[in-house]
Amino acid sequence: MRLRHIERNVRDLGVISDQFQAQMKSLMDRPSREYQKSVQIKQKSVITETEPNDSYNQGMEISSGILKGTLSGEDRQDYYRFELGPGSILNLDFKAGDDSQNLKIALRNFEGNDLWNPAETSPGAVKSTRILLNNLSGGIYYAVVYSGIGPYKLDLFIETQNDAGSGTDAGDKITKALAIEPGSSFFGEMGAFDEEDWYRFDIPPGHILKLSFTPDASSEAMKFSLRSFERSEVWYSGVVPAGETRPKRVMMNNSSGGTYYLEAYYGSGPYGFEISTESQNDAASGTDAGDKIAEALKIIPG
Ligand SMILES: [Ca+2]
Ligand SMILES: [Ca+2]
Ligand SMILES: [Ca+2]
Ligand SMILES: [Ca+2]
Repeated sequence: MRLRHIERNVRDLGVISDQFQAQMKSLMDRPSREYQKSVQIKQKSVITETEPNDSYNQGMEISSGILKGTLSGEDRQDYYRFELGPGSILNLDFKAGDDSQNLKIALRNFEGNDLWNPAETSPGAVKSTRILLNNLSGGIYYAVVYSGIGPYKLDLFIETQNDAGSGTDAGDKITKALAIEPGSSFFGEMGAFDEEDWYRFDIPPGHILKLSFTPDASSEAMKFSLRSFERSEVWYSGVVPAGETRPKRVMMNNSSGGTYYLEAYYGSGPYGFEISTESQNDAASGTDAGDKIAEALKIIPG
């Protein structure tokens, strides 16, 4: 809505270039751009590796920015160490120099297990990954360039998830659900080590709950589930393909208000959803006519 408003204002000024219009359109079409915008705005620092960095213990401390390094006949391995907070997103581009040979990179956790280990990077080529952590995981991680010869560039960008504007990840289980206020649109993202996003919100009795879910066009198909305060499933979306919207209206009766839960799961990538409530208006009462005779709505005949 805000974007539409901005677009109208700008049009009134008559100063939109075609390129800007295209950007606005892609922003409106692709909610996930909210996540990526900060990547483009941030000024990137460029640093050069410090040797020796030939083991986990010697791992050079790095943070978001561009790092230049080289492997040679005498320098067979480069270790880099960085910290990720809970709910972080790690974006990494590894670019092999034009005259490099057979360079290989891996991302490893503190225990030395591979999180990412792509095939050899050909000269001048880039290998990229984006890894999400949920709000309970974080810690020390390593990027290791461990095979090949020649110069390379490591572009590391660490950001945090921002599910429903919370600045972090919506919890991966019902007891860690993120509280939200119905009445607006929300964006979230899941994937990799972030497998589920749970939200909770309150609905007054006798209201109509309106929901809609849209996995981003760039995402993998997802599933959504609505659960009642008793945690039983009220509605399940089925598999929602990328870019499609699945709307749903749920009629609450006079006694079925309370805390409800939404779960996004199954796929990966960004998604959008809307939640709003409106009061029922049975016989213009502004609410629901009771489901039991004791709660029957009093109407005046005639
Ligand atoms: Ca080196
Ligand atoms: Ca080294
Ligand atoms: Ca998430
Ligand atoms: Ca999550």
